[in-house]
Amino acid sequence: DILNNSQQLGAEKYPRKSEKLIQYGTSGFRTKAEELAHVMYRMGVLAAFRSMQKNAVIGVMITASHNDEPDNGVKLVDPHGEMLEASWEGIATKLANVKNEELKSTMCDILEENKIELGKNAMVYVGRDTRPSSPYLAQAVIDGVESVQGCVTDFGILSTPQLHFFVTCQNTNKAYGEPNEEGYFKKLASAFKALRGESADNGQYQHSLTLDGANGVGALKMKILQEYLGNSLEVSIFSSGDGKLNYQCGADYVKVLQKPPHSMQLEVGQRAASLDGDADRLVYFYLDTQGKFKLLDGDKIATLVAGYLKKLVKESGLNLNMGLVQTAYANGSSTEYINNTLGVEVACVPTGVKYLHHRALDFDIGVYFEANGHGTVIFSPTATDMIKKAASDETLPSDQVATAKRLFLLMDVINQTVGDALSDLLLVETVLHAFGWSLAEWDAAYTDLPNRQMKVSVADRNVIQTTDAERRCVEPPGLQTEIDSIVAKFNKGRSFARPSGTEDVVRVYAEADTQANADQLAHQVALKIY
Ligand code: 16G
Ligand code: ZN
Repeated sequence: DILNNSQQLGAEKYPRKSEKLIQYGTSGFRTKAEELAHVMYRMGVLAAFRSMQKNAVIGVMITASHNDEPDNGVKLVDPHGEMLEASWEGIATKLANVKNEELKSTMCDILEENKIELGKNAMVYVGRDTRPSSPYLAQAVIDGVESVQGCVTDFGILSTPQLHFFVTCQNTNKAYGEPNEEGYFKKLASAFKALRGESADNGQYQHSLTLDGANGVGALKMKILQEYLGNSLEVSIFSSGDGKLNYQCGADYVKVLQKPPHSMQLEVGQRAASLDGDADRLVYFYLDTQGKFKLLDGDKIATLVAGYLKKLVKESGLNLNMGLVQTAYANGSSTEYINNTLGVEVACVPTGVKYLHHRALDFDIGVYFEANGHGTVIFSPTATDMIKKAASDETLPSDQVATAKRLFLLMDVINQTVGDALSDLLLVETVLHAFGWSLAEWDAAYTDLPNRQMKVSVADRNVIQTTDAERRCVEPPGLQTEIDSIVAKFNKGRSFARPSGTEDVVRVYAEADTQANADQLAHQVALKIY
């Protein structure tokens, strides 16, 4: 029968070769590419099962994002474009780790426990990043889907957010857009151009941008997007695929090392941005008048966007509540600015897109960003409705209608399914254009507290357990008291330690009044972890 054949194909073509345990983490499975073939095959099977269960298209993305080129990874995208439901993460981990000869019985158990009828239609969308290992691994996924008689649409090279977008479009009967690349680019670009209006420049804002494509899919897709944008935005692309993926470039490199990509020569004031390896993260940067490198990270993007949306909501006269979701990594200055100056509600959740996205759903307009540059804005069905109505309500004053129209167009520029670097870039450019701002003017809103991140290698990262959105440790006993007493010695000090969800390390974050103090604080806390 089907399961026999699937087990046989799996064992022969994509056998599990080592006993090493692999876990479905915050961004799916991620490790060295050569250890992943059997995992990919099995995730193809699982995606088909999930599709049968939900009677909807499921996405499978093959990428290791900002990791080095030899790594790869896989994650599943659920029907509404969201991350795979938590209870299925355990199922995925189980299926990925069973012995070859137990594959069939495990598949059987999954079908039974989840009341899935084998033979129902299954539809899986597959996308992959530009890594050399990705085509082979994508084939393994496809073979897995087809082994249980599921149908595959192989989109080839895609950014992660494009795949989320396609899955959402298909499962909403195209209410969200057309589930293909043309539909995606057209939606974003036409809204962007309409928002821009007659003049591409405004005040201190000029419509030329320097972009670091991380030598990945983002660079390829930006070239296509440019055709749709025409001359509304001029983008010169660096790290466009001539070098190694994420090597000395990309959003993670720029954020962590706080310097421009290696190959980029910046002039004072020049507006530049970096994408990561699968184009779901974005950061901006520039050199100030002293030639000093200045980073505008996810926190800065969140505050810029929230500030603009708040202004539009007020001017439109619509009664919509707004919230901003951050993680413990958000710079203390940003949180203070959102609370005290923007007057927007702030929520803090654990690291990982699924937590941020979920919390953002609680607001009419939910803005969420991780400091690393991943984030988006989501509008509730009610908000969407109200904005749409107001945009064509002839009984309202004309300036309110005009503002509602802008909000309506902004919703189209934004990929609400997940953080999307290309969509976020168009959003940031739109806000800067509307304010007539250079990066220095954007940056002036607040000054980041100096901060430091460190990784600590430990035998077992899970001995550290946290609470309060990862801001406090509950295990091992006594650790938090020690951290508290160290932090108390530093002016504006704040620090936390959390086990990484993607690497076998504990991460330490610290901020304080000066860089030297932030370094010291991180160092002292790290010493307590060893
Ligand atoms: C994953 C997460 C990202 C998070 C990062 C933290 C998703 C899709 N991605 O890449 O949001 O910032 O992990 O990594 O959720 P860490 O746990 O190793 O610090
Ligand atoms: Zn990424």
